[in-house]
Amino acid sequence: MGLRPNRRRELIIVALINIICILQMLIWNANEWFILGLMAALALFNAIFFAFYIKRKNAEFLQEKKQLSYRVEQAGQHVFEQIPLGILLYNDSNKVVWSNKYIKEMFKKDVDNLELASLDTVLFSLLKTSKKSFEFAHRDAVYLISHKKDEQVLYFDDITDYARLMTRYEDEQAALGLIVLDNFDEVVKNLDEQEQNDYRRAISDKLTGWAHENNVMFRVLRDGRHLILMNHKILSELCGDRFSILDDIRAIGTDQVTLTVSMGIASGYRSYVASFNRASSLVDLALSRGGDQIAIKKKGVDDFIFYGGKTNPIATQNRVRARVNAGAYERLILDSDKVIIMGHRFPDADAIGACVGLLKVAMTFEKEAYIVLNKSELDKTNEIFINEILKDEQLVTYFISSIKAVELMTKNSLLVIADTQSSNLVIDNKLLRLTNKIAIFDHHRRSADFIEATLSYTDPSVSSTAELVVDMFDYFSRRIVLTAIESSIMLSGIMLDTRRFMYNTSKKTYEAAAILKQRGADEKYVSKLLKAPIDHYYSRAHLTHRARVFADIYLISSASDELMFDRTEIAATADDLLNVQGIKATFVLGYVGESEVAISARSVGDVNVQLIMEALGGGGHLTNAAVRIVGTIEEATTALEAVLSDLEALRALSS
Ligand SMILES: [Mn+2]
Repeated sequence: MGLRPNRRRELIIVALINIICILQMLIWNANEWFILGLMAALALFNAIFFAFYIKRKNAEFLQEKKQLSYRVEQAGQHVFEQIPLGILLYNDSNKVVWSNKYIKEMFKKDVDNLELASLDTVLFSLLKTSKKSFEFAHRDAVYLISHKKDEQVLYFDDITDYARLMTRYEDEQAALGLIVLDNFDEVVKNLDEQEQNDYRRAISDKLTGWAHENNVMFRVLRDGRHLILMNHKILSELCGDRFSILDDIRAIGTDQVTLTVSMGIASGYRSYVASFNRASSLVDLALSRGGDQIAIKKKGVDDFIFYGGKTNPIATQNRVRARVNAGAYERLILDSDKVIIMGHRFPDADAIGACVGLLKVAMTFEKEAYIVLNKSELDKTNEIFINEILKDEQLVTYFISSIKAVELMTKNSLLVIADTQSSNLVIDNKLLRLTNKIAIFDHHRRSADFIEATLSYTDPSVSSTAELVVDMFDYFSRRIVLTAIESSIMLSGIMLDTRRFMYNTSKKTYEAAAILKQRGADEKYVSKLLKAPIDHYYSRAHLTHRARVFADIYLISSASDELMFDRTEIAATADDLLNVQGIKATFVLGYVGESEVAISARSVGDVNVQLIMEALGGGGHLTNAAVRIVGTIEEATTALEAVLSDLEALRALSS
């Protein structure tokens, strides 16, 4: 900063005075006293001058600084009022203490001194969630609010354009799907050519009409599948309608001819190739759950969404699958160093029966093979069954604990899973990580946590896994030899899961039973295996006694709080209660652990209990499903009743 001109003049004059005085002293040659006096006078003059000079300069500087900060403050005020950002300050009692013009315009009133709660209840509740930033919709706009808790200040940033763009981007994401006709050829194979064509055309017309109405692109692929393409917005609308097209297709058929379709739809994937592959595996998932349903997966969302599944899976009559899968199992056995077989936790007669059958196949091909069983983890009813089996001196040597199995397992071992395909239900899921070679044999519908396997032979139309295994016996390259006890164990599996041939049986079920009978299965031994302890009957009596009718067609039995049950007791009671006249589904609830409630659900077929149990976090079949809930029986009963009430409301709406 330079000096002002008049200030510079003052300094020049002072300098000249000094120079003149010194020159005078040199020229005059005056006496010492005079020179000393003059020097003192000059020094005094200089001192006084500079003192004044500095003081004045400071004063001026202060004045300038004051002016500057005033101007900055003015500019700041202007900025606070004019910037396109809302600023709101509040105090300890949640009252607005200051806000800028933007806020006042946004709320269309002076908000100062208002309580935040009365300003906007939604905003107030969002503030209490203690998020640092969140979106807030007000009138037609969307704001991103940054909350500085310590400073008690809120910044409102208008992101309406961005939010609109985001919604539009999501709406316009592609959703790609595949539609297949479930078992069409099987269903129509006894009809004449003309009728077959009529049905084919009727389904095609329905689907084309549906696609056209909903703005869905629709093309028939060469392999009999149909490709559909739509944007995400349309998919959401179809979900809102709960895909009534499934009902329309089913309406084409008659009592003898059940026509259904399944779909897999993938949305939000980066490439169409990825969407197509995903849709393809979703169709498989829909089919493995019994068909007549839609499986949807959105990229980035963990859960699958299912619609439909109202019909019982139709038994596939062709035996191609049994042959193909037997061949694949044989190859896998031959390629492995040993075979380790594992059922679900708390194994029942079907799980053990299937394991024994699969063990015999591995042994026939001269492989070292074992069945995993943890004797500490059995329930009372199955304990009798398993202890009976372990009395067999030969069989007992093939049962090993899961700890032993971990030791024996190598990367080259084949792990076989029977009677479940859920990673959470197997006896020990550590084993799943020890090998890449996994084969699954199961008759349950696929759950979302299904195990990825090299070979997966699952068919929800088969009565039991034991039946599924027996059905493969004919197709191995060597003859499978069973002892009478082994045949009896497998037969008891079929008998347990069909409730002694009362439910889920097909022609093949009796064929499998006949094969086992031929190999020496003994009814007396089977009934000994399926015997239950007296406690079992007491428990069932208690649960039966507490059953009450809900919404005319359901029976719900909630056990007393102080009793503890086996899962089998709860399941068996749910089975029993189905025999009550006019009842379409039964639900039995009881404690199976410390604050752990099990619900067993059974249906005669008109109600899909799988969907009901899935709504509570469980799974299973259309006619046979279950869930375990952490909480009290009262809470579980309330949750169940809420699901049933929703279902009834939906049914009332659609009828
Ligand atoms: Mn089973």
